[in-house]
Amino acid sequence: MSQDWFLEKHTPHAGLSLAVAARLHDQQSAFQRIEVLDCPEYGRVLLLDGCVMVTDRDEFVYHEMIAHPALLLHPHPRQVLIVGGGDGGSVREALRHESVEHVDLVEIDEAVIATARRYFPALSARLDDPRVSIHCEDGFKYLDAHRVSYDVILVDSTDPVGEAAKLFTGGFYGKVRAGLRTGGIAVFQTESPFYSTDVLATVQTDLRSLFKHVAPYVAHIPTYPSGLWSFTFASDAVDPRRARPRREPAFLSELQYLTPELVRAAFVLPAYVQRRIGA
Ligand code: AG3
Repeated sequence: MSQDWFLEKHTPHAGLSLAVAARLHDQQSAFQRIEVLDCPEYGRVLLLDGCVMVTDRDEFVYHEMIAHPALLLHPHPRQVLIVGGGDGGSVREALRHESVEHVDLVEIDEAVIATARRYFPALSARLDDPRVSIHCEDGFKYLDAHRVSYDVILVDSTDPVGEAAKLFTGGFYGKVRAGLRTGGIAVFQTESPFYSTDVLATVQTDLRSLFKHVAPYVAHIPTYPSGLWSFTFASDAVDPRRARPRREPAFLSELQYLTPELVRAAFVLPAYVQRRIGA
């Protein structure tokens, strides 16, 4: 029998290819196609509309890096909002911080949560933590309807197509800002600096009109387009290029990517990225 291969095209002419040992799940939800593959190199792989969201082997990079820079640089984060992130990885990382009293997870597609619970137990286990409330609704509408305010907001979205496109607009960033308490920090996943430089540049411009400190940072995520990924940090109170984590919690020794030095180093960008975003 010939080998089954999965291909995600990152551009019309390049992509990521993974050998597939088994196709475990394939479903069309109300919002997207949800698939789970078992791959010899990366373990279980969650796909949404054919795009790799998480793999067992490299999800730690994305989740540590979306959560900890903001949570370590905030002096005392108590209330956290995660928009998207139905797989539970960002929740797991946020709950490592003792000061965090409550996490609201706002995921539009309950089928993503159900799939994560079934196929990715290590990723989704903390969704059942008593400090977590799950809201299956549109993040945009949630921020309009709820007058709760947060110390840290993490936007753990898919690519800016379909439902997630509105999470990459000035209108959404304004709602995020309004949802932050004084001293608050927001972090957005902002795509590949190599392939999606325009997205990254536009996000910087839009956020700079709303927040005093806006800074992208990068991490190496092997299964994402180009392997280099960006996040953007936005705050009126904390400049991540100058601040240093005030705490070194014991859990840092359990992390596999982030170190206190790396919180700072991740904000140092390659020259081509700096030039394109006008840093
Ligand atoms: N969210 C960002 C995934 C984007 C990957 N893009 C792609 N493969 N084209 C991941 C959600 C993890 N909680």
